[in-house]
Formats: sequence, C-alpha cells, structure tokens
Amino acid sequence: MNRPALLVALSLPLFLSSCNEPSDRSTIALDRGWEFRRVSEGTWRPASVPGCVHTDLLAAGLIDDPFFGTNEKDLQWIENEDWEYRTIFDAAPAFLASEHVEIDFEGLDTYADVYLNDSLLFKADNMFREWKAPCAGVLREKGNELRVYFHSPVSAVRARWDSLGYELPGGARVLTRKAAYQYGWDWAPRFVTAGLWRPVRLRAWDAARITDLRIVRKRVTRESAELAAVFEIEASSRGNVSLSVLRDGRIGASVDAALVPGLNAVSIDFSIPVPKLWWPNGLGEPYLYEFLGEMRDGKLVIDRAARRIGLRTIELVRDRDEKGESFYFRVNGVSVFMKGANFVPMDSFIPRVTADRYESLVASAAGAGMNMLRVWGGGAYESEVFYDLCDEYGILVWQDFMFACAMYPGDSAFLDNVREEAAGVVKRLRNHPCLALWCGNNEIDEGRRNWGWQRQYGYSAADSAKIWNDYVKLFHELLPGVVAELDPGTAYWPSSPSRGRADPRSLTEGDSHYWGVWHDGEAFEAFREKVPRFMSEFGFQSFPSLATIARFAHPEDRRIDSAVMLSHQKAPRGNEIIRTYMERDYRPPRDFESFVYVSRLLQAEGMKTAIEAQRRAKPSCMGSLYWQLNDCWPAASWSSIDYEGDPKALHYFARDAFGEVLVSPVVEGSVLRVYAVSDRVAAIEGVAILKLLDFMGNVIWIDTRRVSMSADSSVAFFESGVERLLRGRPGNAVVFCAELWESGELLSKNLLYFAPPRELDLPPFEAARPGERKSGSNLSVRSISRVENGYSISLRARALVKNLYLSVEGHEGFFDRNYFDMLPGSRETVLFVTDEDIYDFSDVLIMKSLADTY
Ligand code: BMA
Repeated sequence: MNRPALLVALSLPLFLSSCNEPSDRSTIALDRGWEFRRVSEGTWRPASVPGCVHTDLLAAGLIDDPFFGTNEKDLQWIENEDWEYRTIFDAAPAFLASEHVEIDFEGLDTYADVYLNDSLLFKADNMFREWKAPCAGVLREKGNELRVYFHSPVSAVRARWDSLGYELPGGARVLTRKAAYQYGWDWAPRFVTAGLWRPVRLRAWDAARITDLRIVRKRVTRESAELAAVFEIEASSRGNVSLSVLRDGRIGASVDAALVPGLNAVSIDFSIPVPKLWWPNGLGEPYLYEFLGEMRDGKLVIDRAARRIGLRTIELVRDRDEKGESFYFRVNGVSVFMKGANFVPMDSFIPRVTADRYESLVASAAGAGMNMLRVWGGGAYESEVFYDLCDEYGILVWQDFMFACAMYPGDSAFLDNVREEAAGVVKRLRNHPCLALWCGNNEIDEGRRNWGWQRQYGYSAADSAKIWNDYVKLFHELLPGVVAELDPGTAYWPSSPSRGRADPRSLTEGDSHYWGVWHDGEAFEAFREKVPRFMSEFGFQSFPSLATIARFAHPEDRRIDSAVMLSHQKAPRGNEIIRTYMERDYRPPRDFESFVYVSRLLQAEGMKTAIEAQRRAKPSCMGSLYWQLNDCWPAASWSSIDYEGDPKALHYFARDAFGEVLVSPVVEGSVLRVYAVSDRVAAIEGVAILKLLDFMGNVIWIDTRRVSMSADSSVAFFESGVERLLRGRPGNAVVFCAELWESGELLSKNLLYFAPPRELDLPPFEAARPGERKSGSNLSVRSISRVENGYSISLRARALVKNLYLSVEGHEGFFDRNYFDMLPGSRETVLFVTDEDIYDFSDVLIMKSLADTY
C-alpha cells in the first residue's frame, strides 16, 4: 500500500511570527500519498491529486483508455458509484503551534464530504468553488488522515429532481454545479467524473494574513496610471501593521493600518507616470507589471501577495446607431475588431491538462491572429495558467459564467451556492488584464424563446412564470450584482447570444450565434447576408487528421459509419450534415482518408466565407468568434485544432482571414469586388496586384493599382462584372489572385474560384517524392534543409495544386503552412516544426491535394 511520506515542505522552519519569509513556509501542499477506492468494492489504490476518478482508474489498469474505440459506453457505471480518497500526513510542531490552520481545496468535483481524523470538516456541493475550513483543533503531529467521500453526482440529485414538480431543460444536471459538458455534449463524450480536481493545501497563520489583493485601475491613460492596491486582510486580533506595494523590489507606496478582528479592507493609492499599456495581440505589446503587496509589523514581514497586471482600459460600447445598437470593445481608447474562437475544456479530464498543453493552444490562437477567446459556459472556469497565458499573449477573454443551454432552479440554497461561486471566480479573475467581459450564460435566453421548451415540457402558465422568474433572479439580478460589487470596471452581458437568429434584431444589435449554416442546412453563402454586430458563434464540423483518428480507431474501424467512428461523432445528424454540404461543393471522395481530408477543406472554406464577410462589414460588425477552437477528446467536431493539437485546415485559413490586413475578393451577384480590410491603427498606402490565371499558369488578365486605406477600415477598391473579367473563359478553369503589397512587403494574398471545387477542371495531381525526378509531375520537392526548429521544405508547382496537404508519417511536429493552393509556376517554402531528427523524407513526407481525392 502506498503510504505517504512526510511532506517535504514540513522540514522547513515554520512559524509566522518568527519568520521573515512567510509565504511558502506557511503552506503545505497535500499532493502526495493519495489513495482511492470504489466504496462498494473497498480496495484502496494509488491516486493522483489533482486528478479524477477516471484517470486514477486508468492509471491503476482497472479501465481501458476511455477515449479508445467504444469504451465510453462501458464506463458509464463510474458515475453511479461513490468514491473515496484519502491521504496520511504529518504536521511539524511549528505548524501546529500556529494560531490558525486552514485546509484549502481549490476544487472538489463535486458532492464531497471532507473528514480530517474522522471529524467532518464540511460537505461540498459545487465544483466551481474553493472550499476552506479551519482545522487547527483536529490536526495532530503524526499520522493525520484526510479523507474525502465523493457521492455519485447523479444519485445525489435524484430525490430533488423527482420532487421538483416539473422538468427543467438540460435534465437533472442543472441541479449540480459541475461542468455541464461532462454529461455529454454535441462534441463531448459523457464522463461524469469525481475527484480532487485542483490542488489541496494546508495553511497556517497567526494574528493576520492577506486574503486578497486587488490592483484597481482607477484611471489609465498614456500619460499616467492611477491605481489602488486594495488589501483584504483577515485578522484575529487588534493590531497595527504597515502595508506597502512594491515594484521591482522597491516600495512604491505605504500606509499604516489599524486592524480589527475579522475582515479588513485597506486601500493604497499610487500612480505610474507614462505607463506601458497592455495591448491585445496585433495592436502592441501586452505589457505586464508585477506588484508585490506586503504587510509588516515593524521590520517583520507578516504576509505577502504577488499580482501581475496589465494597464489598459476596456469598454463594451453599445451606442444606438442607424442600424440598431453597436456591440464592440474599445481597448485603451481604440475600437478593436475581435478575432477569435470559442474555447471549451481541453480534456474530458481537466486535471491532466499540462501547462505545456495550455501554452501550445493559447500560442496557436495568438499565432492565428486571434485577440479574443470566449470561455464557453458549459465547461469550467479555467485554471490560472490559462488566464496567465492569455495575459501574456494579448488574448482577451470573454468569460461566461458556467450555465449553458438549460434552465436552472431558483431556490435560495441554489442561489446562495451560485453567489459564493460567482464571488470567488470574479475575485480570482478580476486582476487579469485579459478579462474583457462577464457573460451570464450560453444560449439560455435564446433557448427560452425559441427552442419550444414550453411545449416540450408541457409547462403550465404558473410553471412558466416561476421558471422565468428564476432565470431573472439568476441572470438579471444575482450575477450582475456580484459583478457590479466585485468587478465594477468590467461589463456584464446576461446571455450569449442576446437574441436568437429568428429575431431580426439579432443582426442589428447585441451579439449573435448564427447556426442557419449547419443546423438549418443553409448554404455557406448565407454568411454573407447574415452579418451581425458581433458574431460570437458560427461553425461547421470536420474530422481530425488520420493520426488523431488512429488514437482511437483500429485500421478496420476507420470507416465513417463504423461503430467506433459513430461513437466519436456526438452531433445528431453530424455526418449527414457534413455529407450534404460536401455533395454540394465537392466530388465524392474516393476513400475514408480522402473523406476526412475533404471534410476539413469544407469546414475551412465555409468559415473563411463567414470570417471574411464579417470583417468586410466592419465597423458595423466588430467581432468574429468561431465555434470552436479546440476539443476535449479526439473526435469529429467544429474545432480548428484537434485534441492532439493538430491544426485543421480551418486553423490555417483562419490565420489568413484574421490577418491584420486582409484582401478579400468576393462575387456579389454578377459582380466581382475586391475589398481591403485593415485593423491597423495607421493608414496604408498599398499596391494591389490582381490577376486572372488558368490552371497551367497562363495570365489572362492582370491589373495593378494603388490602394489607399485609412486606419481601421474596410474598402472595396476594385469592381468588375464577372462575365467581362472572364473574357469567355470557362469559370471552372481559372483562378483570380489578389495580392496587397506595401513597400515591397506582401500584406495579404487571397484566391477566388468562379466554380465550386467539384466543378473545377483541376490538373491531375502528380507529386514527385523528395529526391525523385519524375516527368509529368506537377509538384516537386526542390530541397529539404535542417533549420533551427525543424526542416525547411521547398516546393515547386508546375500546374495548379489545390489544397496541398503535407504530413510527415511517424514523426511529431506540425507545418507552419498547410492546405494551401500553389499557383502554377510558383515556389513555396514551408517549415516542418519538429524536435526530431528525420534522416530521410522520401518515404515519410506525404503530399495530398484535392485532385487526389476522387
Ligand atoms: C453552440 C454552443 C454549443 C454547441 C454548439 C454546436 O450553440 O453553444 O452548445 O456545442 O453550438 O452545436
């Protein structure tokens, strides 16, 4: 049996009043020696904390990989069981001598009874809250047993659900404050887990401690930042302390404070002349300041708290205008078009997401030109590392409270629980410069009005009134009240979208989710008409790469309709919708590999249509957040980066479409127009080169013209009748190429075809392998050379290569560009970013293109 050793931190001298460096020594991490058992079975086995029962069962070899094959359905028993966790630890005498000792659980998922040495400390019932309890009286020096009993989250609410009197949309999960996607979603499997999902610590303190430090940006301009450091101090007796704010080790400002027993709030005003501002990605450096708040008694440091903040202002601008009402963000006085996506939990089992995985995802978002992510309300409030990364990469966060696609109860116990949750989360996140908006919920207002719940659940007028009233209490009173009290500088928006797509006002005010494409089967071109003020969701599904599919499917299961593939497609009608759209635009793919590749092209083209239309419509439209950035498991979904971190075609297309400057050709009726869209804060004097080519490279028409663009604008700078432009050429055999240059630098390049891919008369795809000379090949590898972070591969196309897809079999890495078209006669260099040494590419570099799918 795995018995805990004495925790390392305990060997340090520990007693606050005699210690000048109190912060780490007053804390013991309880992350070792944990065991767990299924209560109905009884055997204790090693466990991880932070962690959860599914990953502990997997590590113990008791279950197979939950993501593989159809294992999900065999693992549903786990949610019906009770689970118990325990660890044994010692506490050094100095720790025990402290006036106060507190146990602090950053996260318990969810119905947990916590015992220390068989004394019940508390019962938890909310995954999103931090749980603390004093434990000085029960703690002893040797052999303390900490035991956490998790009740089955589904059994725990059964009786309450049955006594509710009516059903609520969303089902019994709405009674439990737990990540909704664990119960299954249209991109997520059902794994209703349990466990200590965030760290556990013991804390000791005497007399007084800092329980919160908030740096309030009272007024931030380019000339000066007027700030206040607001200390929240818990004191157990009266006493005088001095409080200081330090930057770079130097005291910036101090005050003396007389503490009274209980919670004390003390504020110190200070200012920074000519501050470096925090800017979102693309507009400047996201500069961060580090502050240290310190509490002293004379020379003795009693406690410290560190905060890293960015100096910026952010406003949600909602002004009446000729269209309706604007909806955009102004950062440091600059109106900013938001480019980004919706973020969902990165794993069905969040505790196993490493800091590296977070970093690579946030870096990919920034690399694709994004400046905003929406943390969607059916997941979880993310861990600190996520918000820290968003601060560092200049990614603003639209933060939903965790409520999605359902109605919630309104009894006082539930509301009190949510009030605690919301207060904790707002206090935790309000210092992050990335935090742009608090949003009450995902799609509940829309659901309530448009999803037929009234009929489906047969509500009486009284039930309806009660349910609506409960909604109002939660989303129009409680949550905005918490935000107004604890983070008054950040806007609150009750529900996203503000209006469902059936309401014409969804295009003239507020934010919008446009699902006419996908759910209603409308053509991608509908995105050109349905341009709202701020598009916070729109999407289309695709399949992940073959390498990711291999993560869960044996070769014989790699068929779209195999039981394994179907279990990894959670959207009702998902495959049917993909097929229908694919038939409209593409020739039938000849095999599974071609199907999954074409599905990614289809998704990317559809989203490109939408993003470009939304950007062209600036400043009327000021945001484009597609659904969805990432996945929680390897499966078909709307994501642009799959679970394994492999970018899909959409991610590359989004990077172009989200470019700071975008040249965007579009056929509107019988007219071809070319737009230039700029998010720059300075004007551009550019040159556009417009060409019409056939697929062998013959130039049919060319035009060069100056393009003058004011800062932050969208202009149509070229227009021609399509017939006139084609000069009798068949539309399926030519490509229009638009390039925008400034002082010798290519700002943006974009291609337009006059026929859907299925009708294009593409040259057959013949690729020569590296080192191979092959007559008749229209794509060849000219050279491959080792560079610092991988391999640089130089390619040459003799005829048009549509959607070239490169992969390197058996090696980890990714291409800096992929799925792109190579114009006839062009040369392109791509980078395969990898840590591995690859001695011979001839058998492992795989090249595929659209002409190679039918
Ligand atoms: C949106 C989201 C999710 C859902 C997605 C795809 O409305 O808010 O609820 O996963 O659509 O259907």
